[in-house]
Amino acid sequence: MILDCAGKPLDLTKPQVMGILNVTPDSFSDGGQFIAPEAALKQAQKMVADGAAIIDVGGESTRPGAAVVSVDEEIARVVPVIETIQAEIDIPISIDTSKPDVMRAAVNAGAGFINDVQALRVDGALQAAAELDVPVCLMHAQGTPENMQDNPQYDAVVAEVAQFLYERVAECKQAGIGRDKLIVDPGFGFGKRASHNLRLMKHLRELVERGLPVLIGVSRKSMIGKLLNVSVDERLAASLALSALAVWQGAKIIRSHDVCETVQAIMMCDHVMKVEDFG
Ligand code: PT1
Repeated sequence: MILDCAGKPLDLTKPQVMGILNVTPDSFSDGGQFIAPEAALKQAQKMVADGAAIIDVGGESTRPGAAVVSVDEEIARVVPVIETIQAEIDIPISIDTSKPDVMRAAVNAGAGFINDVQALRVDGALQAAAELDVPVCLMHAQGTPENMQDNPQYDAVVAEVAQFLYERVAECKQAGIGRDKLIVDPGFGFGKRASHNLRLMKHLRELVERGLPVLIGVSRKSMIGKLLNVSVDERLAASLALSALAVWQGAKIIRSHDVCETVQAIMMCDHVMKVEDFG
């Protein structure tokens, strides 16, 4: 399946990497070093050279405890970056936002994909996404980034996350967004304890089997820090292991800070998955 992202193709016939381009001053692992559009362009070009299939531009941090950003501030951060890079690179640009006005401004500036950690639950977001007519990633989160790690609770995390996502898929259909434009994401680290994240990874295939392409983001997340007691810049190997487990179970897009290494890891998975059994 090849998705049309506002004129740029995203080939989902094989696993792909979504490179992270943060344009936040408080970003949890890049320290916000990519705010200037020229610096963002260089970073984007490096990610393209490293094999990224799409670049995810985010102007509001969604890591646990992150502060809320105003609509105007978020637009001021992301629009100059999207305008600068969209003309220079051939791969699609994703806008990581939950705000309908930011979705509109970003797509007008050249973004061709909406990545929403609130799965279009913010007032007006469903309608904005339907109007903009670009592919959308619907992500599961329990709570908001400010409070989501306070006391996450589930009876059966895998079933509940899948049920939530497919309820959002049904809402999208009602709003005029076809299934052929949707991707789903269990939202690792978003209102989940380490055990919840591990269970979601162990059973990711159940979500894949529901049919829509699955995107996951585990890159450098605190679940790794908690389980292995490593700092944020020591989490690459574990991030790659989790990415490989996800691709092995059928995930199609891996959101990562470390594009070169993640591309190699998932290409290796793809080779194993596709090799003939005999001969
Ligand atoms: C994600 C994701 C995202 N993650 C999608 N978009 C972030 N579709 C931003 C931690 O526990 O997984 N999928 N956009 C980043 N969010 C977090 C969450 C970063 C938790 C860090 C943590 O360290």
